Amino acid sequence: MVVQTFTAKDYKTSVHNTWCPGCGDFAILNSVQNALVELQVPPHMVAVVSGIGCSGKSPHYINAYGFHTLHGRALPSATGVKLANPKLTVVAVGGDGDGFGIGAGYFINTGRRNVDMTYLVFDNQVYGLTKGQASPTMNKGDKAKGMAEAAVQDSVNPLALAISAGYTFVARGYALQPRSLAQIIAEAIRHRGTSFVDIMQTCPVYNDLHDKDWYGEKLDGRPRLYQLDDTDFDPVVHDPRDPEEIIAKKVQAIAKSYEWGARIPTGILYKLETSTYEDSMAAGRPRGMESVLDPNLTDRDLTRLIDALR
Ligand SMILES: Cc1ncc(C[n+]2csc(CCOP(=O)(O)OP(=O)(O)O)c2C)c(N)n1
Repeated sequence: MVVQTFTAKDYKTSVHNTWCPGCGDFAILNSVQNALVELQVPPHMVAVVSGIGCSGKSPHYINAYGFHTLHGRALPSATGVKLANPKLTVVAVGGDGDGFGIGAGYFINTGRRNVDMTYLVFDNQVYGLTKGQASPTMNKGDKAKGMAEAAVQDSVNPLALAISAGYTFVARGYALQPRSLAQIIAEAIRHRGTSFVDIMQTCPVYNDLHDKDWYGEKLDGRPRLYQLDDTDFDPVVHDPRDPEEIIAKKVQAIAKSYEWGARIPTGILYKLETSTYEDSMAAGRPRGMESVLDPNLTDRDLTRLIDALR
């Protein structure tokens, strides 16, 4: 038997990349590709679905199925992809503006479903593509260089939001720690259920507040960023049938997610193995979709089906 080994090259495309030089998105893209190498998922079994933004261009740069959807719509589109073909490894990607601004309703309701897919947010605290306005993760009172005045609204904490919404795997990564980020992404994809990784991303053009020097700073001799893996923090719910343990682990994770300043934890904050949306659906897919999945269907059958749905 020939064992096929996929390398990072197999997940790359030759599409011209328009990200700015030094953008943290490059490191995240590499980490996604390295995670796929670790998991050895064939490119034709992966679908990357994005919203709109700089980070939304990622599907063009990953050799897999790709869908560059509308602003804020990565998650409902990814949900549709996964339910239409549950065998695919589905990864939704996009920016913090895309996910927590215009897409906030989808962000919450995706957590409630627990479809088996992964959501990666490239979180640079600004609307990069539209030239640096404050996104929902920019702290009130902060003013990055693309902003005319300081942010007047409170920020949201995406990790706390995700844990409350029901995501069953919640983690934080950092773009410029690509090795540990690739590990976190691989774990997120391996997780059965909806996994969410908020990835702190540097935007050298518009975010001069939280740049690589800030993230890399040492305060009182201790690095700002530290890995939860190096501590005795245990994010796992060991008995998924015990509601008290679930609540205790959620409370613990939410408290940890508010650690943002002199010390910022990275790694997995919360993990629960439980039934997915697919498990709850009798046939594993919405009613009416069965015929689309019939492997004997020809292109002509599909065209007729699509015409009938118009
Ligand atoms: C419906 C709609 N509203 C507004 C826009 C304009 N728009 C394009 S990208 C973007 C924000 C992008 O910011 P973010 O999601 O944080 O991604 P980044 O560019 O920082 O990766 C906005 C507001 C749009 N394309 N569609």
